[in-house]
Amino acid sequence: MAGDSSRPKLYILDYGAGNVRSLANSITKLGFDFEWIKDESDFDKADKLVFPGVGSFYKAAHGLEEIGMAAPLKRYIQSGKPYFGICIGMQVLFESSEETEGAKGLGIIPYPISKFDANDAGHGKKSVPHMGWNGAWRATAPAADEQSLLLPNEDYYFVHSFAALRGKGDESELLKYAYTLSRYGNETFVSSIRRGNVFATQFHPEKSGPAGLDLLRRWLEAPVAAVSSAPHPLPAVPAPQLIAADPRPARAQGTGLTSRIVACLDVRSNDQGDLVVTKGDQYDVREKEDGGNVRNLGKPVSLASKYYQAGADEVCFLNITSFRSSALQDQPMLDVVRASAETVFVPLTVGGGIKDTVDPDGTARSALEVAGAYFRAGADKVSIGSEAVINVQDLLEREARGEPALTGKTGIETISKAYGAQAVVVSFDPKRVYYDTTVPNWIEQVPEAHRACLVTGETSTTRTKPEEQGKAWWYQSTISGGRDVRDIDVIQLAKGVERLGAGELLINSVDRDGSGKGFDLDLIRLIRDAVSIPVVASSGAGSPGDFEEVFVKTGAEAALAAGIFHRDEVGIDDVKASLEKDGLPVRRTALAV
Ligand code: 1PR
Repeated sequence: MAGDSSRPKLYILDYGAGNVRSLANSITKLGFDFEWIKDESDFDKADKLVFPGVGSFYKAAHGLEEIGMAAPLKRYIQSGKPYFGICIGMQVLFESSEETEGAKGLGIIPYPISKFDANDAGHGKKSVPHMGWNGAWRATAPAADEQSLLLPNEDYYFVHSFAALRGKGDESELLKYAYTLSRYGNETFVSSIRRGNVFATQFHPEKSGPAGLDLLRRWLEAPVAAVSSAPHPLPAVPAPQLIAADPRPARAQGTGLTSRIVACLDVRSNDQGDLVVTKGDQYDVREKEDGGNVRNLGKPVSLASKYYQAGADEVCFLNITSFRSSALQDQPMLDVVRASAETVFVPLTVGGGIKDTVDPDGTARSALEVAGAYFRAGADKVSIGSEAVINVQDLLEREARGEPALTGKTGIETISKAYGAQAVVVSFDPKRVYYDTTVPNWIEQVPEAHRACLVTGETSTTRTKPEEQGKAWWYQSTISGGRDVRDIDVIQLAKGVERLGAGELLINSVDRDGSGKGFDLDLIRLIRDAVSIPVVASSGAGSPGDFEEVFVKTGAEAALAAGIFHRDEVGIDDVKASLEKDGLPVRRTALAV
């Protein structure tokens, strides 16, 4: 048990990138103690070591060199003591990565890390990063006496653009390490490795719900001898008999990823100063009666935990009044994220107020610092709304003047560079701009620049409201929670933020929000077709069938809802059951939550 001195001494190596809090929280939750590696001598004290790499290969390899940890880490691994690498902590074991030319890994596995090919999709369009829940099948038949670390038929959370892809070099050594394989589109990659004392996963067990916690527990509970080896080099072994494809026929369709369901919590203070989860109609969160109070639908931390237990694949917090004041000092959202990360073991996104800001004492804080505080609190992604619109407007203006488009100074760029594109979501709050198509020459009223996102009654696939009939519309960007419009459309915004380095787009709709009328399929499809990063459809979910519709008709990677979950009208399980009935893959777990 925790605090038992006879237990193996567990250490975690952190080089200062990204969310390592979640790993620490999951280990604590499982009842284990750990220490952080502080200097070289700690490697000798460690009986087991976990290296949760987050961010880029370069930052990990370079960061380890800079703090003088690369050589001691390699020596530790070669000593035969147990090593567990996560994500980049797996990739650094390899020779090199296409992510950064010339950057060298530890070279324990003589094979390169390569980028996914977005064009090699198989069925459907494939976004890069590979983000979401995917299966992992055993690469070889397990030996009869094997202490298995991983359960079959479970899904795990992946977020990465680079991987040990099959067919990129001499596989003879790689396949001796391959513990599981996974498929993304037509590409197969090694999703975990296990040989001697080395175990590593490309996915994040600390974010993979009960299945991930179970895997961590198995490795942590394993006697040291069972996960150790003699010092390297490891004895030669014959080439393995590979199970080259997922043996589960149900998983042969699609890209490999499950359809992701996100529970969203819009958070703000009510008039009594308490932080509450709220939800409105078209962004108006006040009651129509009852003195116009802010609707109170529950407490943020307990609702997040409830949705995790109900099977949400991801939880998102949006600080919806952040445009008024969003200082970093005494920021209550940081406490919300910190407390939620102790009980929620799926990815957590936090949005609202991720921008350059000034604290009450006059201290200036960059967007990068603000984001860093949320990552340290336990967030996996930050979501940027208003600032992204302003940044893309500036980008287009600079480009029109013939100046370099990118400055390297925006929040999206700085956060993406430091923590990886996968950590930066951009949240869209578009509004439709309508035209009456019965008016002669109506098209002339539509600005040329925005015609690429024009939808008419003939091209629309969204179920229309009566007042939308006989109309055409394009989608204009707004800031400050829909209060202020900007002359930039959603396609311009989507392409602009992708260039700046965003890794995912969250598409709300002021028109559909809280309506229960279904997602705006035209809006989601337009954006999905314009970019190659994952898209989360949001706003308007009213029934389980709406989710199936948005996944099938737009190719969105994830769908988010708020109102129907908060009001207990539809459960996450109802949504997943309905998707499964329609043949779409969803994450299910056989384990207790
Ligand atoms: O601009 O970077 O500070 O971020 C502010 C964030 O707060 C943005 O992501 C913006 O969408 C959000 N926001 C601002 N005002 C509101 C409001 O409601 N008054 N929330 C607001 C927008 C959209 C979703 C909602 C879905 C699903 N709400 O959060 O949960 O539309 O709802 P539904 O399933 O009930 O239809 P910045």
